[in-house]
Amino acid sequence: MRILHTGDWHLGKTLEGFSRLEEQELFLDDFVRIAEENDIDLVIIAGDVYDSFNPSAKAEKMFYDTLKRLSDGGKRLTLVIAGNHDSPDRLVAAGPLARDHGIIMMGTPKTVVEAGIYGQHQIIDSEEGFIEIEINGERAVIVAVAFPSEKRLNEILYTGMESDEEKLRSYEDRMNQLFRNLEKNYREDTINLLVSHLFVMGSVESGSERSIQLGGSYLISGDILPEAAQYIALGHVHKPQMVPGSKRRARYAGSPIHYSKNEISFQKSLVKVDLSPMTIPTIEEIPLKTYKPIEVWQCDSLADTIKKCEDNSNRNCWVYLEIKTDQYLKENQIKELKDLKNDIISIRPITPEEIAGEEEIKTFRERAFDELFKDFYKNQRGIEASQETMNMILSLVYGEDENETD
Ligand SMILES: [Mn+2]
Repeated sequence: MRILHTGDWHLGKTLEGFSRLEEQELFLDDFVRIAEENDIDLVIIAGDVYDSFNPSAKAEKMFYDTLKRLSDGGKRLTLVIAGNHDSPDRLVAAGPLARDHGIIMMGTPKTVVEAGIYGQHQIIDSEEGFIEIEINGERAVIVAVAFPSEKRLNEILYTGMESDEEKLRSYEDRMNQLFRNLEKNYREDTINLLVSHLFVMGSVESGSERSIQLGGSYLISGDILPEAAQYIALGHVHKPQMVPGSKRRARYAGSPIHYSKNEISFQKSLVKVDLSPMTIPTIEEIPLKTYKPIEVWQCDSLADTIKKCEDNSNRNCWVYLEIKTDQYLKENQIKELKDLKNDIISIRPITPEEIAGEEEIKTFRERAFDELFKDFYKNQRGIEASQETMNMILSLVYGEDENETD
């Protein structure tokens, strides 16, 4: 069976108010083409199809058109689950109509998809949180857990008869229980998959996700993911990556488009997975085009900025301007820049005082914390903190930049 894993499309998402629909349309065209060219049997969209609970009519039309094209008259199956950005009800509203096109939609962990014919394939069996499908004679058991918010998770786990102690169990404990219940459906004669939209500890966020792990409560550890799942297709994190602690079986496909300037350093991609029962899957990352790059231009003066805007006036890109200057920009100067170059998202003048001040704050904070922590560690443990420990603590304090090695 050949699978194409994607997620976090966020149709309708803007860049600080600027529409990205054009780029999103280009991606959707490419996506359908890639599915066709690679002879994909099953498409998995791991949540966050839309950016909001109330997607625009345009965004919805784009999604439905894409599903229909993917289906190619029911030849290809597509499984869609809701992410934290999607309204479960709204996302699956078209489910019954989509069935003829081989489209399976799951809004919450409690969704039960009706068994029967879907396009040219079928769902053999289904219950809360899992389906068994047959595609061209091959069977797959898919544990599918649409975004498990605290409330939705409790709805599937609890009957109302639990003791207070049971109700107070951590989010991770409850997810662990859910996976232990659901993994019983995996068999040796089927392909075994898991699809969900959640945050696994240690994954590297890029900043355009809306945090779902409020106060750390929605975190799970990679080692509670079911052992018998051969491939685990996740959504939520926008940087494509292998999931820490998952023994290389779980991946975030990432969003297909750079949704913030913090993401521009990495390549967007899809994941193509080939597998049969009891085998280790063959995995290939399919790189995506950058349809309209987001760029940060650091300019040394206003004159330098004007020249850069002129030189790039024909290029299709989003621009954040940072201009070193010792005076505030006047309205006519800003207008001149915006007349020369389309799609300037913001203009940030950087004064000499600011440059000096930032340097000073940065040096002071990093040095001070670094040294304080080293002293603290030595005091507590009686040994020097290793470089690994230092890297980890610095990345926790200052963000992700220090540990982007994988
Ligand atoms: Mn997302």
